Amino acid sequence: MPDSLGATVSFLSREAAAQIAGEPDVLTLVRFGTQRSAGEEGSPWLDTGLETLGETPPPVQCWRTNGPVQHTRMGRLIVHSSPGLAMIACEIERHDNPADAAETLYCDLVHTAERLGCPHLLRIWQYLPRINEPLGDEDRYMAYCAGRRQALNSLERHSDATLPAACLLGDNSSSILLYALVSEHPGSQVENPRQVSAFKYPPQYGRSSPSFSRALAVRWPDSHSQLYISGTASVVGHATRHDSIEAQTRETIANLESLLKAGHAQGAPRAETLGAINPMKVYVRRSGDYPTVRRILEENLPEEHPALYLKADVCRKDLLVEIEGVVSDDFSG
Ligand code: 3EB
Repeated sequence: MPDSLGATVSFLSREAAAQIAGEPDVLTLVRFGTQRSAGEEGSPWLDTGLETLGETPPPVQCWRTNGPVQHTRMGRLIVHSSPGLAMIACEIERHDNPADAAETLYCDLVHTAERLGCPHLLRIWQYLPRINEPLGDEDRYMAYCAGRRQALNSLERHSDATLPAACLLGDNSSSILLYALVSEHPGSQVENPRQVSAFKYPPQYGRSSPSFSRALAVRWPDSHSQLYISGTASVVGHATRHDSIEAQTRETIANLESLLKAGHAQGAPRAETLGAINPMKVYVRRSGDYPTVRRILEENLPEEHPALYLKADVCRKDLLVEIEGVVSDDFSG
């Protein structure tokens, strides 16, 4: 199987994205502000269903590789695959318990990734309806974490050291959506010195700790490298910090800067400031906080920095904002 040269990611206007949608090296086009759909056979489009804040129509997140890409269906999964690299998407429309849904999703994902020759989970995006709603003596987020943990424990070869970078946000859709970037190449785990590793959180945040790495550093065969940054919020140690949106946003920035530094020490691109995270996604719980979050971020970003603001619920009720993105260095050939 020929080596994949890896993935590139950027935001495009809706028109520009529509124009390149038929090109063979387009892995996935991720759309926002439309109705949720994991996509269909023969098409690169994926619709997150997340509501956007700010500019309309929102940009499309475009993932490319060195192709050629096939867009197929494998059971309930939509698979965008090129040799050595794939984006796998799945929507679960009917679910009573997020624990069962998560377990099914992760088992299907891992098995399909292995069949594609891409056993390494690099980055996973997850959108779970009513994430903060109580369920028994826990909440729906905690139940999802338990199902995810259950699946990964049952699958050999998966350990805390190989967990993907991830984000998991809530909204009011009726279906769960998961999409994941998987590869024949492993990434290397990067943890944040300011934070307890999520997979080591104490049980007060749920009976099973959340299965993700703070970031994953990947070096592709053409030697370009990337850092996939998980959803990062105002968590220091394992505790939520601050009540105000201003302070939470500033703490999140401090966490991101600390993670960038840790990543560079482990082979990720040199990145000292927030502007290295390009493209960036910002999830805001309360629409009214959007101008404040944006103002504070813009104080710390170059002008016209590619950032997409989305309305979503963060997994803990007291968290108001979460930021994720990708750092890439230039192709060095
Ligand atoms: C945190 O630091 C914030 O459960 O997959 C961020 C990214 C968060 C991913 C997940 C949760 C997840 O704990 C929440």
